[in-house]
Amino acid sequence: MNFQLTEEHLAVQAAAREFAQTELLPGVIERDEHQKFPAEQIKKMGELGFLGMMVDPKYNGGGMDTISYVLAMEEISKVDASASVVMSVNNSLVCWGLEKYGTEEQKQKYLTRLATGEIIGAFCLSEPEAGSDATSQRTTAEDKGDYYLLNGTKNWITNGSTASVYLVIAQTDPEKKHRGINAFIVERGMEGFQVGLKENKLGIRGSDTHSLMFTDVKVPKENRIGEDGFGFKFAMSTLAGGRIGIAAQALGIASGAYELAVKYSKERKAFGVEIAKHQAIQFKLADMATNIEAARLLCLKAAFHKDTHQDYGMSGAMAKLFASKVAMETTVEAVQVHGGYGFVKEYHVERLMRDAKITQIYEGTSEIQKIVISRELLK
Ligand code: COS
Repeated sequence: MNFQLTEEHLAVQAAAREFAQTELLPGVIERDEHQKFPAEQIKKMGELGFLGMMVDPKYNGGGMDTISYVLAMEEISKVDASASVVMSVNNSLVCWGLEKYGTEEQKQKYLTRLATGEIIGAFCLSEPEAGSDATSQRTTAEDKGDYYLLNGTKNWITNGSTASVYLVIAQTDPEKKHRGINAFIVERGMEGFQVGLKENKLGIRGSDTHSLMFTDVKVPKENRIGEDGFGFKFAMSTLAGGRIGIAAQALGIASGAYELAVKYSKERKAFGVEIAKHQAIQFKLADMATNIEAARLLCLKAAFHKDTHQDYGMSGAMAKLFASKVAMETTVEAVQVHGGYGFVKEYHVERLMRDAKITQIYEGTSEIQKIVISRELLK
């Protein structure tokens, strides 16, 4: 047992913190208010290597471990969860999925550009009637010999209008149920592929969430990921790692709100002293710090499991379940510590509170995480 981060981990953490404080903090309130995608900031994140952190350097990635990724995700999410969801999807769903299961041609063609952020990717599983019940895919991919004909609608897709590459899950053979599902690489601009309406969201408002429509899109056979029928396992396996990223995002939202609450409580005076001198505030800060530390340890443990090639399905689900709960609770308390100031935008905590909610919903709701955990326990 060794709780010590390496020099390299500390350097990545410091670089992410520096980037978040200098590049993401300015304008974050306005981007949230006007639902503005952080395009310039995402470009810089790509140049600094934050969009393909764990990808092998031979495909232009950073070659880092999952611990580094968790540390960077926490720092970026403290400030701008709209930017960190782009980072999470690109790193742990799109890049990881392609690197693990793609062909060499697919990696050369797509991964090499995704890893540098030259282009970004999207992961398309959710549908109007298939969220938690992910096997009920209505999007169809009919096998036409040397291509598949893709038809259907996807919902709530992160990077919906900014991605260039979309990993799309679709049903090829309904009789085979989940074993008839495939995953495809769909390029922006393929005929019949249309980006639908942008969602007007409670939180992560700077991120770009859209529905997508596919009408007779011809997807070349070489764009299928894995063997015929591998699509559902591709989605499940990819999401298992994605959940570590979202857990780290939730951790960052919580620790960002906590840091603001500590700072404010040392500045604001009430009844003649800084509010940090009142036990009511001290107890809140103690609870926040304890919960955040527990969430951080769960995130790092899941990352450690992944890095050491152990099963990380359950530890990732536990990390996401717990960290997202801590994010919700901590941000609500951080608003309370700020009192009336917490309720207005300038103090950041109301945004973090709104951003926290999605971490209990996407990449598997808290209820789904409990299914994943309990199945593992009762195996
Ligand atoms: N890695 C690889 N394969 C996996 C897997 C994983 N983590 N989890 C499940 N599978 C495989 C199973 O082994 C099974 O394969 P076989 O039938 O060949 O043995 C197959 O996938 C189906 O698994 P299962 O029977 O467990 O599927 P269920 O329909 O019962 O669904 C849940 C399981 C509910 C856990 C799954 O549908 C799920 O995670 N849903 C949430 C999806 C989600 O996160 N949606 C959000 C969209 S992305 S923002």
